[in-house]
Amino acid sequence: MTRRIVVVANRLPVSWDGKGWVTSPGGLVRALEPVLRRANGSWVGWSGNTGEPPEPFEHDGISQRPVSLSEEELESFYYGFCNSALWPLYHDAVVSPQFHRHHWRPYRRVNERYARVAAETLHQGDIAWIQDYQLQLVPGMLRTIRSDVTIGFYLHIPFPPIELFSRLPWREEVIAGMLGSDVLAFQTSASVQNFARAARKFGRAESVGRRELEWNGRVIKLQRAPIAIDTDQFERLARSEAVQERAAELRRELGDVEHVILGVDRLDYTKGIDLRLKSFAGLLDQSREHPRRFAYVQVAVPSRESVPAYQDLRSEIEQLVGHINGTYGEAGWAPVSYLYRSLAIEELVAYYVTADVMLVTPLRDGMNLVAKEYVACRRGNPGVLVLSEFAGAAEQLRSAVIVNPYDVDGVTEAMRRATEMNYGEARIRMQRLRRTVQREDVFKWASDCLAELEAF
Ligand code: ADQ
Repeated sequence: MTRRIVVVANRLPVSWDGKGWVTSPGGLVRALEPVLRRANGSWVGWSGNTGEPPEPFEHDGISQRPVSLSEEELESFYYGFCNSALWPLYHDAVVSPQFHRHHWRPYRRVNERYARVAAETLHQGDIAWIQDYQLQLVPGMLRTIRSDVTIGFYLHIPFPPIELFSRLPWREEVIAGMLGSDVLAFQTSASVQNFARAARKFGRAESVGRRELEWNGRVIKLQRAPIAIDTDQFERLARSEAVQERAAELRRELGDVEHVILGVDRLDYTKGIDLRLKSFAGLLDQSREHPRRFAYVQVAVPSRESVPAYQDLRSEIEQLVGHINGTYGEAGWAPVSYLYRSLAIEELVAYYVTADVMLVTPLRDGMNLVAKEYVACRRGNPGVLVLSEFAGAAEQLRSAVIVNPYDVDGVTEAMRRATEMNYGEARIRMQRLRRTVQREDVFKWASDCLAELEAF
């Protein structure tokens, strides 16, 4: 019999749109929702509104258990500790992490609250499946209240090398929190190794087998489980008549250029959007005598808009787009189309279907689902994926054109290679990528994770 699963995540998978609850977009939700529906699960998380939390309710077959966050906690816990300290630290410190004691204390307090709501929701023998860097202390806290449940933790972002992690003033407490789990899962082997090293050094855990640690008399399993997508859903949408028509229309709107190049990201400094734009400028520069050969579409989803580093990035990107269009555009035609908004999934898929070259060039990324979504949408007409070696996805999608995103000229060169690649090579590469994305979809990811947890 499948055991009941309680997911504990920063956000509920739904938000209130003024009239009712609607499913939220984003990698994590898209990945976990189908799994929970199958397992008769509950979800513990914040509703998205500060103030009194709503009563528990059900949405789309999943029971929802809201956790409250005050306005002040949103600032200090979420924007402060999670997104100005942990997020940059875990992504190679591409911007300087901000460590503040007045952010750390709310982090601990809010983690305690999630642990308490989870403890009230769980029945004996259930599986608590805690998600991501916002809740790293929850496994340890939950274990002290409910030692009768199985506790899993999944980190969606990279676990950094020890040289970086050591900077965290509260490193011992974070490691102890995570070690409260029975199973700790990560996107890549590199993250597993980084964590094991940090756990030995800062938690005095001992390695007792391949991917097993012993700590406080318990054995903790470490797992590599690369997250994935609902591949069938993307394939089906990509084949649909409406999407095919929209894709043809987009191509016309983009001026029927030879090569449509696409980038789709949350607007985040880890995604390398600015460097990528510079690389595209390099490509335009090389082909000045053939204007209108390339159109680059950058879709950026607004994100963490109240964090200063994100505001700076947004204006930097807008300036770059203006500069490129001013330099290489013509009256009535601009080489870069920049959309700063979230798209409906059908529209997103139409862009994937239109794009001859997909640029996924993060400076560091836990996995990157966009790369997998693009591959899932490319049936029949191959297209080329240019992928950063620093995305977790690069461990699996080896037939992509792999690049170092910091190497602006190297990425220009990869774009040129991608646009000139002969059909045969593109097809073989895409077939290999598609096999991986079809074989290792989100349902396999979930069943791999749950199999480890159910074995406890
Ligand atoms: P993210 O950093 O958000 O996720 P990613 O994995 O690319 O990054 O997921 C983004 C999701 O948002 C994708 O499913 C994509 O389709 C969607 N999306 C992007 N742009 C959109 C747009 N304009 N409109 C609508 N939807 C859009 C974090 C980690 C990743 C990890 C995931 C899942 O940073 O490394 O892969 O969690 O674990």
